[in-house]
Amino acid sequence: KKQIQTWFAEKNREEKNEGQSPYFGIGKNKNLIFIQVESFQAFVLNQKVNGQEITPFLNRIVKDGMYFSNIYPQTVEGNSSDAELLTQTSLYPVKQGATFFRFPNNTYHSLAKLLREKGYHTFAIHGDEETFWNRNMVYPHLGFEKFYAIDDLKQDDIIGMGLSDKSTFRQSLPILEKADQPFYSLIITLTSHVPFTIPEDEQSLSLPKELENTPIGNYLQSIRYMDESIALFIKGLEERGLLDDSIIVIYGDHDGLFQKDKGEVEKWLKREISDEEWVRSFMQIPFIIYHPGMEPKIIDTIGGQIDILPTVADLMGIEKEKTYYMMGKNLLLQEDGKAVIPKGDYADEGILITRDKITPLPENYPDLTVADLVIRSDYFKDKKK
Ligand code: GP9
Repeated sequence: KKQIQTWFAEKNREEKNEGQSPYFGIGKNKNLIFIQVESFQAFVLNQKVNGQEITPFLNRIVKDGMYFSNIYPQTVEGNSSDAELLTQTSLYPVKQGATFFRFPNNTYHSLAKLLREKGYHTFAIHGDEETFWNRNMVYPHLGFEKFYAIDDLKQDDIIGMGLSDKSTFRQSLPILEKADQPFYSLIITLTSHVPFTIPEDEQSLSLPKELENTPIGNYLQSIRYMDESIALFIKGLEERGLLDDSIIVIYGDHDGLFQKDKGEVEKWLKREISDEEWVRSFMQIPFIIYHPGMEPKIIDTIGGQIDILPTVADLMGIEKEKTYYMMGKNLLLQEDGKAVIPKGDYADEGILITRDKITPLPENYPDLTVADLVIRSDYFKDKKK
């Protein structure tokens, strides 16, 4: 307990004079829609294949919104569910196993709970079985009042593991339209899951011969499908008059192509990529905040998924004292930043990424150890804050 208390006290002492960003509260009382995108890496943005933009819609959103260009995935053995933990609670996952399976009934401080205190209605939507990653058990503890999973939706278009993204988004629109406002909705996509297989009539990219039916070709094709799904969703929000009253947050859950797959990306770009360049330029996931008419901004501060909640909390006008137990930083107030990558899919030993260096992490690196202790001891059980 002492170790946990000291870590948070020190972090909050450091942040004492930071104040709030100039964007504090721009989302106050607006709906908040999080879109967690399966296997979405930032290197596909603003890129072309065979002369075609891979993500034409998201390129526009990136240009018109607030784009964080240097954000790292920090998931461990819980993959997508770890991304949910990181972004909803600003805690690192436990070092071993999936936090959602090991500690489903913990008390968590979360975005949905903070927004509920402000009168928001909260729900999550995902086109897979509700039990996948134990989400049906964990979501109530993350503050979601309702979870619409595949059995709550019409199973009219199945791709890969579950309901297609186009169908999930199409069916989300009436749910959002009927919801009492303001609401907070977490929508989790699925179709761009490995092995990235998209039915032929949904493949919009015309790929060069050498990329057809390859992992990279399929990846790009599935990312284009996801781009189209989000475009239709945002258009639907606009048609229903919901877009002006909503803040949209889009981010990747984890990588789809890892360092071990860099040969695939090399095949596409027709050049070699060093291990260091992979970490500096290919491993990142996108983090985008969009609202029509907002002042566009690119922020290249280094950060991770752990920082998404404190950053969004600032925009939503959540008071500083409510962020005491968030392990991440408000990216709008950092200049250089850092990303802690736990041992796992991204790095054999865990790494610390800063502007100047990429260094190995010691096994007992404090941030990861403290998160592990918080979760394993259910530390927040008796804490109101
Ligand atoms: C499953 C989906 C994918 O519902 O979120 O999970 P992953 O295999 O990427 O962890």
